[in-house]
Amino acid sequence: MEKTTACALDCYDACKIIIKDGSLSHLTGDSKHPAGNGALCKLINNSIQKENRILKPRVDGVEVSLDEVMKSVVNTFKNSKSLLWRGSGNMGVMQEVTDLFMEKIGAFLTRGSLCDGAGEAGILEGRGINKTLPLEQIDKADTIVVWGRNLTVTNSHMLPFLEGKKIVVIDPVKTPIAKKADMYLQIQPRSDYYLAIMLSRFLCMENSHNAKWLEEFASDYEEFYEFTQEHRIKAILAYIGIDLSQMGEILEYLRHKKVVFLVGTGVQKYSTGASTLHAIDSLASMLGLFGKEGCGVHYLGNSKLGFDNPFKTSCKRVSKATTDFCEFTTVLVQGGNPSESMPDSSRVSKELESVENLIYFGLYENETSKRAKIVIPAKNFFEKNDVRLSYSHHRVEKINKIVENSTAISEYEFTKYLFDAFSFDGLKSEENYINDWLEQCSEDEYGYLSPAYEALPYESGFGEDGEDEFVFIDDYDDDFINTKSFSKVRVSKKHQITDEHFWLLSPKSSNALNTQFKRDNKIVVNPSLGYKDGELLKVVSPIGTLELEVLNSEDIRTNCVVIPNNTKGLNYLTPSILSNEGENACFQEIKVSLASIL
Ligand SMILES: Nc1nc2c(c(=O)[nH]1)N[C@H]1C(S)=C(S)[C@@H](COP(=O)(O)OP(=O)(O)OC[C@H]3O[C@@H](n4cnc5c(=O)[nH]c(N)nc54)[C@H](O)[C@@H]3O)O[C@H]1N2
Ligand SMILES: Nc1nc2c(c(=O)[nH]1)N[C@H]1C(S)=C(S)[C@@H](COP(=O)(O)OP(=O)(O)OC[C@H]3O[C@@H](n4cnc5c(=O)[nH]c(N)nc54)[C@H](O)[C@@H]3O)O[C@H]1N2
Ligand SMILES: [Mo]
Repeated sequence: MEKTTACALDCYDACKIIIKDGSLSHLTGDSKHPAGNGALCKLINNSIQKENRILKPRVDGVEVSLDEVMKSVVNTFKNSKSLLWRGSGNMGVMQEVTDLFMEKIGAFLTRGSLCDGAGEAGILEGRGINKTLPLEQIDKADTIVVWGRNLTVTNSHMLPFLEGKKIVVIDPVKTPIAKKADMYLQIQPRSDYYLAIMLSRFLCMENSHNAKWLEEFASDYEEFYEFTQEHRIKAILAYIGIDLSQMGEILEYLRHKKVVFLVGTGVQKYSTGASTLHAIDSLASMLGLFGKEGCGVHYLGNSKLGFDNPFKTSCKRVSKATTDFCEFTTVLVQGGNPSESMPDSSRVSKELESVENLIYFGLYENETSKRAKIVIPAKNFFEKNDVRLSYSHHRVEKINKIVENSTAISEYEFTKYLFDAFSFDGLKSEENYINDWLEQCSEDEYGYLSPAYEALPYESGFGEDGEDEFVFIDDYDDDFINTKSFSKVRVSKKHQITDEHFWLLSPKSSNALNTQFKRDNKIVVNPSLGYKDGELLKVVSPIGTLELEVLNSEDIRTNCVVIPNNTKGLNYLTPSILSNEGENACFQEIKVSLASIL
């Protein structure tokens, strides 16, 4: 009998999955689904099934039963200052049920993000609320600007929506979609703010801004134009790495057209990430792209918008990206691998090792499970019921249990055990919570739809109630310093180190989902640097060092190196700092030197 479920991996697409004969070896997509095209990615088809799971719980390195491990967990939460640090290994809503227990014992949760938080903060400054642009509007566009999103790898179900449109790609790396684009701008990393400001200024200079829309919805546009005039054209275009003829050409694609910007996380992995999204939104306003058919800015939306979240708590919180683990006696890591996914791995690992009770609740052994006192095997999304929302579209899918697994537990079972052990009341049944989420959705012929769905977001205006005007960006604090000086890092005399410093870019890999599945050990560099494929290079940042194998590629700017974020040890190189707004990690706020082994 045919069953359906949905993929819970952290990805824009949130695909519906069809299971033909109840067996996980026959998975397909749903070609009728509005957000899919019938195909599933290789991570679902290969990686999940092949990955070795944690089969037995452990306490202090000794294998124990599920009941015994839960008894130890109960003890560690008694009279301790506790923290729940949750990653994004599973995007089902039921992940948050554990918050209810944390609230009961006065434990801490986290705030901010390792992912899209800076960009979201910038969106909130301009629009007041982060609504997702529906896919059918993307489908109606004339021009699609793919801006710092490697969608062939990270968001492949978006590709059909690009067919037949003019494509402009803005990315320091010549990505697969850049190779097919009508226009490609290989800009300087961290210069997107300037590009958005320059485009806005040029648009006004030639009187192509949408004055009619602006008068009604963003009437401060003349002040914004004045602000853009504070930026020097020649110096800034040279810095971005584009010339006047390219500016003219890109305006051709934007002027008086239906335009959608597909903005990814790449533009905002910096201290200034919020300003970048705010500037891109300001440019979109100058073009009048909000609330109109076939137009808009599509970034990672707030998937829980419009829902009354039954797992909302009043817990105290600490910043996720720079958590000081030493403050806590018990740390529960759920669905994440902070030893590798947080910036400054050397600091994080030392701190995690010093935590009295580190509990790891996950599917696979990783750098965090290795350091944990208590290891609990979690059920994966084929083994439990849940609800899947998406940060890229409005379809809501029910995640249905397809197979049983008696050697692991779900987040709900974990929470239920703790409520019972502490004699807390107030936890409803799992079914009750799942229905609570689904009942808040509307339904159409394809299934559930988020309550936040609007065909044309911002049609009546901005802010929570749709009555405000758009607020333009009016200042910019460009404060890049390469965190600490390089002099602190020691490189032995056996190494020849470059004087030049390279931007460290860390995009996603097609073989992994962040640190899940295949891990890599390569650094991608431009061949003009003169290194040989396979040669070992020491990468030196002010934070730490890492040895990797060279892979040459013409697709990379000469002043950048690429280390995909599934690379072991990558975050030994990155700084533990927060974005100016949004409390986001700043993985790319760093330049590195290269040291070849003599
Ligand atoms: N340098 C650099 N670092 C980055 C990034 C970058 O671009 N550059 N990207 C950042 C981004 S965008 C993100 S989102 C983060 C991701 O970082 P994390 O949120 O830490 O995610 P992962 O490292 O993939 O670890 C996910 C873990 O979840 C567990 N898991 C999976 N499913 C379940 C489940 O159902 N239940 C439980 N309990 N556990 C489960 C698996 O065991 C897996 O090891 O990484 C960030 N790190
Ligand atoms: N296969 C796969 N899919 C994934 C993931 C995965 O790990 N593997 N991770 C998921 C997660 S957690 C997330 S958050 C999303 C993120 O998905 P994306 O938004 O696509 O994020 P990235 O791959 O980190 O970076 C996107 C692009 O930004 C470019 N870039 C880097 N710096 C800059 C810059 O300064 N300016 C501009 N214009 N571009 C820049 C990079 O070269 C890259 O091509 O993907 C999700 N999908
Ligand atoms: Mo992410």
